Amino acid sequence: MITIALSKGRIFDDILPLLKSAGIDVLDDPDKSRKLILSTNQPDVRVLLVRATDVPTYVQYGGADMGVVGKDTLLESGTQGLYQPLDLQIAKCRISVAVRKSFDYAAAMKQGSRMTVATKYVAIARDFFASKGVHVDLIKLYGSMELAPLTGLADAIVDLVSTGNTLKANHLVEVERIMDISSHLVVNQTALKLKQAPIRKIMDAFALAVKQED
Ligand code: PRT
Ligand code: MG
Repeated sequence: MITIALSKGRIFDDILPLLKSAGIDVLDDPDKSRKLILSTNQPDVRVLLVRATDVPTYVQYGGADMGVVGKDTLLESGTQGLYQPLDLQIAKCRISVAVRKSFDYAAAMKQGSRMTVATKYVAIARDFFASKGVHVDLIKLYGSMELAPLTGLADAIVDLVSTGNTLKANHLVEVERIMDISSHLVVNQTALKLKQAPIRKIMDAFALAVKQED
């Protein structure tokens, strides 16, 4: 049995064509069913639905053989020794700094005046501002980061942006792009040894499909 850990939403939607290229069709629709273990047309392949932030944990400890997870989550989770053989080029976005229109970010960065930054991505934000030599006070949030500058909780946020519509709707502006993000395939090292042929088959199909998308 090959077990693939996925999160609902954009990663699930974007991985379906890649799974199809590997001959795998997921038989249940996660939006309609309450199942957390989904069967596929391949009797020896199943899909687990887990929180995006739990995918590295499932794969690291062998609860799943492989998984798909955003680079943001990988960088933030600190999961060590997770084999990341392939950038799948799906669920693309960027991680950026955003502020209220009235906030002078350039001046705050130049003056080294202590900024308060709210984010779910504390590690990424800490590294980024440290690399610029700017001291910031970080506030960890778990969602709705956009509210932080609007309520005076923080001067800036570090968050994922794709279309930018969410920032716009909340009167925030993107002032700096920290890095581009896409989702990666992660594979459990032991599973790769024990189930080498079926795992390689999926990896190769994914690699080919990603190359053809270029
Ligand atoms: O709740 P939890 O944090 O556990 O995960 P989740 O279930 O919310 O995960 P999900 O499905 O939202 O995101 C999974 C992965 O998709 C992320 O880890 C990213 O790698 C990737 N991804 C790609 C995104 C986006 N694009 C994105 N736009 N994740 C989140 N967003 C957010 C963005 O921050 C904004 O709030 O979606 C909103 C819409 O963005 P705009 O710019 O198009 O308006
Ligand atoms: Mg989300």
